[in-house]
Amino acid sequence: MEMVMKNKRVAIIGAGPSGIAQLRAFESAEKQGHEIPELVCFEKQDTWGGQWNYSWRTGTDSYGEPVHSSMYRNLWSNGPKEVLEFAEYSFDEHFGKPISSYPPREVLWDYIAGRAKKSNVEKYIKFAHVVRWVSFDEATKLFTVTVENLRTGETSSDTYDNVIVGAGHFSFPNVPHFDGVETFPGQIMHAHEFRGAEAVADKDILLIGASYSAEDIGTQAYKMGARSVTFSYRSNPMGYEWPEEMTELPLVERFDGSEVHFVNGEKRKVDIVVFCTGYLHHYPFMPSELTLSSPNNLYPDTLYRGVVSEANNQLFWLGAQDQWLTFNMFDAQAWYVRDVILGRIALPSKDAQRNHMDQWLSRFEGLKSENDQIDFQCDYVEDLIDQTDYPSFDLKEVANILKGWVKSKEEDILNYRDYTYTSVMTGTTSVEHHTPWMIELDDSLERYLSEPQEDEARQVYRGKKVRDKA
Ligand code: FAD
Ligand code: NA7
Repeated sequence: MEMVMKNKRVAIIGAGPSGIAQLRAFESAEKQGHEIPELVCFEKQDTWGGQWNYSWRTGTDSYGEPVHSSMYRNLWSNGPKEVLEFAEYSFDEHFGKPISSYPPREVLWDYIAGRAKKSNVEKYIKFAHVVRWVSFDEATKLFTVTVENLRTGETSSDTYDNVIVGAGHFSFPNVPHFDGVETFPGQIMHAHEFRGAEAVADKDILLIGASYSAEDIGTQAYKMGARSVTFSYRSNPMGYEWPEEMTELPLVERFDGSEVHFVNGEKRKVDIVVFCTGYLHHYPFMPSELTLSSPNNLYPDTLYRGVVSEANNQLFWLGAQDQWLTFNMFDAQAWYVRDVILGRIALPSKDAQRNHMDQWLSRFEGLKSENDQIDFQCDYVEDLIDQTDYPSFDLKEVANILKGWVKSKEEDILNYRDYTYTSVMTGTTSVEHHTPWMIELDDSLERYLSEPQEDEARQVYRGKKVRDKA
């Protein structure tokens, strides 16, 4: 076994939470005395963290590559941190004190980086290296991975036994066409390019879409003083109890200059349009016979156990699902993939894999409610964890927290981030943040971890108009 592992080479694409999880999984096995393969992780950005590595840029980055992150400056976690916590690196361990349940982006980036630094995986990562192409040779059973060093412009190719794709799938915008949209004179963008809502103050904004991006950018726009926020849905409205400045209308029928017509006959003038219409699974470095083609859903077909490519069992995908769970799900997947590569888990026949996928797909297709979806993903993760030595945790309770989160948004969509939850990893109940989310305008790590006086906390306004909380 040891000789085999020594000679094996594994390429990991991306050093976001998924790619780091994979490196950490192998390192954990090595620490237990197991031989691990040679690992190379290619990350096209200058640092790790994937989506959490915020960039002010839109369009292309400093190397001329498509900007990866879709996060905006003032983004706060949209789910409680208790459902994403690593089972082997708690928030308590990282911050040394209880924090609130909905930290801002920089705080979560710090947490991801903290685990990565503690585990010493940086040595495997080649930053500013973009994977340009992956191919597979049936004769040698090896992948060739072609990479460009973005700092030098040098291209090189190497062979690998396994490729693990952790490139994310919320970076390539899905942008539908609407009649007359080219006549719209105001600012128009996809959520991928949205970088902050300060400029929306006193403006009328239209968000097309009815999922996380629309909900989150809409509430952020309201927080920053938008005059009106209009959502446009294709299938179903989100249905929250919005304040009077926020309205849900059915789908846009056409644009006529700054006037937007909706399919129910209503029309509205708006200043800014944001397409919150989701993302494409797009992997420009993958040939068609190896790539993953899927809508954004909880069980992309052709992935056995959600990770092993049906097309080629030496190829794996991490985090390819839509995500109720994130960091700990990527860990569960990474530990499983590691054990397949190390030979600790034997894959069944192709037919048995297909049967297994069909069973999960059939359950997936029968899901009726958000609570069903939550149970589905928690069961999926539990099933993976049962097969490896990733520390198990109470996924039933995580599902309860997620269901509580859904309910909290129904109760108070503008202020659900002020709710607190209890960690299943440590038993620690999170603290109320010193400043209610709706009036907190400083999203920095420093401000978040500070302990200001109550009066001072309420003066952090940067002179902007905000909607006060009762
Ligand atoms: P990513 O984070 O996307 O990382 C992929 C990495 O791969 C990137 O670093 C990228 O540069 C690299 N890469 C891509 N292509 C190549 C290539 N060809 N060569 C080399 N490197 C490459 N999750 C939560 O838990 N809570 C939240 O509040 C939350 N908010 C979100 C808000 C937005 C706007 C978005 C888009 C996502 C949000 N998510 C949230 C989900 C988020 O996707 C996950 O938290 C997590 O970042 C996914 O990790 P990943 O490693 O799979 O992918
Ligand atoms: P999602 O969750 O994939 O949602 C996409 C939304 O866009 C959804 O409401 C779709 O409506 C809508 N959509 C898609 N195509 C169209 C067209 N053609 N017209 C109108 N509406 C459309 O993407 P998000 O960006 O919200 O969230 C992705 C991640 O980013 C998530 O993990 C967050 O944490 C942040 P549908 O309901 O299918 O009719």
